Amino acid sequence: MSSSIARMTIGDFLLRRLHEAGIRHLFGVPGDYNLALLQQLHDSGTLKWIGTCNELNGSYAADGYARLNGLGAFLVTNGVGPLSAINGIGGSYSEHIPVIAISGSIPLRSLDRGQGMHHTMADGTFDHFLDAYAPVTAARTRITPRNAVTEIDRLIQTAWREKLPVYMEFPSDIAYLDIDVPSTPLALDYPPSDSERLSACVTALTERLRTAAAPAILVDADAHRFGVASDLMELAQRLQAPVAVVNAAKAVIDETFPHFIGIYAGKASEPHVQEVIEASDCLLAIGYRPIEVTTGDFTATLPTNTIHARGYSVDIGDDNYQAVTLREVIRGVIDVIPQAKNGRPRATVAARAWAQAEGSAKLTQAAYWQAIQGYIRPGDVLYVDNGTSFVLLGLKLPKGCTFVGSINWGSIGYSVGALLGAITAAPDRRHILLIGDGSFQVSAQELSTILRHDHKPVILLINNGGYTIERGYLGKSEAYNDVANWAYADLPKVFRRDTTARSFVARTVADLRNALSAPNDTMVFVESIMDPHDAPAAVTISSNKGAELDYGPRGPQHRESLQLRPVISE
Ligand SMILES: Cc1ncc(C[n+]2csc(CCOP(=O)(O)OP(=O)(O)O)c2C)c(N)n1
Ligand SMILES: [Mg+2]
Repeated sequence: MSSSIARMTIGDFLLRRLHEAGIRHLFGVPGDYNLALLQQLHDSGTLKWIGTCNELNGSYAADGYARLNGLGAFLVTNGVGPLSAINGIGGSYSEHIPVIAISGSIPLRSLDRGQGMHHTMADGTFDHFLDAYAPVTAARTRITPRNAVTEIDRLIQTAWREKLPVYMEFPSDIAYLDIDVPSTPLALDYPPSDSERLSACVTALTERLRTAAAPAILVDADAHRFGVASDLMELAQRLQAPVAVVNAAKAVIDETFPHFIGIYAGKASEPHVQEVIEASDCLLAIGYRPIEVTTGDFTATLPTNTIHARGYSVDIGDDNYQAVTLREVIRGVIDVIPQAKNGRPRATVAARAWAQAEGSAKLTQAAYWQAIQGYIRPGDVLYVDNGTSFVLLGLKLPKGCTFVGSINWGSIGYSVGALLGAITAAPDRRHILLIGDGSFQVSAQELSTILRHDHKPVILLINNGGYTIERGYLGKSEAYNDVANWAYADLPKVFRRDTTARSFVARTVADLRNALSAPNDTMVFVESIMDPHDAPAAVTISSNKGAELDYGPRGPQHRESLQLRPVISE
């Protein structure tokens, strides 16, 4: 139909497609190879440009944005940009986050003529960065005037369907070329299930769940990525069945939901959670991807007849169902399964009780986490970086909270960039970043972008002189685990001269309480000073075990005083 064809420049078409996919902001760093596209963005106003201090933070921001928005994108310049951002995209791949990575790349003219250009290896080849992105993306392409329409749509659709990042090279000399494009908007959709496979799968799953004495549901991060968390709660309600999450899926199931029982991590779980999951005669696991940090160091043992449901497949006993989409499977079961009677025993999750600390007492990790538990409100977005801040995983979250973390990939500094991205996507929610000094030093510059755009997060930074979580692996007091002692609380002023941010340095329990009573009408930045050897037992125990896995029996971890050990009296 000729009426459905429009004439448009390639650059404008790309921006239009991103907009149609629900993207409203583009993160990144300008460079000569992407400026033509940036000019189109500027002139058309299709998307809002959020420049970041570097490409790594830009990729983290796009990832954080995608977590709250469903899809995110960033734009960088050839070679230097994508290679800086690749760690962030590796994280998006590991965590199943759909991000469109766009690199303004060397002009097609140079490819045609074999001309050496800056930001390349100057070796006459041009595919290095496409190749570099192969292990961290679900699809890659170099856009040309011939393939622009199909390839732009293929990449956006692939990212969204697979919940994985994609990488696009956009040559600098094609942005202003006119091509024929469809005038119909891009519709993001899941491929419909094969109807026979779907109904067979729903029947088999319903039969197993209906006849089970103790059905249970175990949720990993994909339940969030594929948007089925509320469906799973409805299913649990139908079945009157308990639901646990792995720590990578913290808060995916509302922690106030009556059937929510807590985090399952093998022997590192609360005993009743371990019992319920491991003794279930029909465990439905959603997107389960066990690694050492999500399984209590491989102590998780799911029942052998566990049903594994993934984005597009379900494993039940001997049967493997392909071409079924997760949401259709869950909805299908909800539609036919009878409502179970109330009365199955369910456990309630109590917030952990700490001993009440004296206001004048020196701030400790125990007092800190007690205060944070009391500070969190319904609807908060909480970010956790690597380190002792992992304790947040053990706090009980009120209704409607979102957790943003990188549990599988675990790249320090991720959370600052992710905060910029996610607060851009959801500026009206309260965002609370929990981070250590070491992690913060990786990506601290992005605080300036957060201030520049008048965002009002709460940043709770633990200054304990370095990498305390690592001291539990090795190097209890060794200098390699120390970091420079920045004046963290002064940074809002450094990053924005006219800042209205409220900064606090907390050395005592009373200091912290005072800081946490500050209103949230501007950024609140709290630097809490703690001892380098003060670590929550859960963190040191896990680090000590990690050292055994990492270094083996011949490792140096057992040498006297080389490892921070748990203080049991905590
Ligand atoms: C990019 C990257 N580099 C190094 C590491 C190794 N690492 C994991 S946690 C950590 C230290 C975190 O220290 P900090 O943020 O101060 O937290 P603390 O335990 O002191 O509270 C390091 C260096 C990592 N995870 N990611
Ligand atoms: Mg630290």
